[in-house]
Amino acid sequence: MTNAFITGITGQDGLYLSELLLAKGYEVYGLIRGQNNPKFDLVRRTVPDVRLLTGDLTDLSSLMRALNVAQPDEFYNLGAISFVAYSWENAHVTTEVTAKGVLNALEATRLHAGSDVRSVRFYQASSSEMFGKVQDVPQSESTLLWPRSPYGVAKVFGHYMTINYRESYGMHASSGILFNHESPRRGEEFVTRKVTQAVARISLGLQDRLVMGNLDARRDWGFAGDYVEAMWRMLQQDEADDYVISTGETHSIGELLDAAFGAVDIDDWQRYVHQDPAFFRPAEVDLLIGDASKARDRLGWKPTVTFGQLIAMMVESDLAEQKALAGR
Ligand code: NDP
Ligand code: GDR
Repeated sequence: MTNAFITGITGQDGLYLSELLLAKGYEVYGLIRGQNNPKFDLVRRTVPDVRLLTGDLTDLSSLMRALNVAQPDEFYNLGAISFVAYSWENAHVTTEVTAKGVLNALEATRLHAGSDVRSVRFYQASSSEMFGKVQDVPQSESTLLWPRSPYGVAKVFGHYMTINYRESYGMHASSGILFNHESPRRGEEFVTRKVTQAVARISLGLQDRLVMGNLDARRDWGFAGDYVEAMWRMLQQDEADDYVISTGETHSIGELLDAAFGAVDIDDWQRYVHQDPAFFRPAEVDLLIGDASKARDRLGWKPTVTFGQLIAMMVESDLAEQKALAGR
């Protein structure tokens, strides 16, 4: 039996990764924070076989205690404050969790593993936000990092700390530089889900305005279910390494609106969409498009869901959810 330990179990990726690992026969342990986490029931319902352990990335001793129980062969560090817009107003707490939390996770793993440091394989959830003001198009593992938000800066710290633990202690520590990935489980604060939920409500006559920020930014959006498969593949390699995971296709927020409204046959979406400076960011990441050829060649990984399929899947799921909520 292989044991896995996941931080960020209540998040989008934590749920998909748990499903993947349980289906492979893993014993899965998840770290859950807070004395009454509102997502506890969601995890219980979605992945009842996951064993939940309380703890917090900012509390090293809680991680040590959890590792003692879980005895993991693989540690997936997905926990983070992950909303970029929030990170400007909450830069310190973002640094504590998204940056220093990675150091705690690595150090807890090193101390737990003792003399057999490679006995626990470690995955760090790095991000395309690290490319920020992009220095190459498309972005690959060798592209210079130029983060544009406190979140991006925190991820750069976690990324290099992961490489440093690999180089200093010989740990099997890999970093996945994942581009945006979405699903019906995406948090409602992120742009894809905000749009697909609003489109569902507008098509059902439950809402008539959608207030947005910058419509020109471009992202490389993939499906979260595909991306957690890449995380697992990284930890099955003999040697740890860093990999870009992306689709290689980029779309603007305007194109996202086209696709989402198109899924409910609304062509003139401009009459519903308004812009508010409150949703613009102090510094924007204008263009993300990834080159995942290393992952394709070495991991045999490729995305299976297209942008159009992804947005249609999310709109369909939001339509079903909004109908159920409205009692239709
Ligand atoms: P979510 O925002 O959905 O989930 C974040 C998770 O982190 C939640 O389970 C949250 O738990 C947990 N968390 C927050 N603070 C702490 C803390 N102090 N201690 C322990 N856990 C904490 O993120 P995703 O699932 O989308 O992303 C997973 C990871 O991948 C994150 O690190 C994110 O930054 C990174 N990433 C995501 C990408 C994407 O497009 N989705 C792309 C690239 C990287 P709680 O419920 O308690 O708040
Ligand atoms: P991002 O995702 O910042 O790329 O980070 P998000 O969906 O929040 O924003 C994408 C782009 O959309 C623009 N935008 C808006 N964004 C939001 N949230 N709400 C709006 O109303 C809106 N209008 C326009 C943004 O300006 C931005 O350009 C995500 C997170 O999952 C990170 O944790 C992860 O590391 C990166 O993806 C890769």
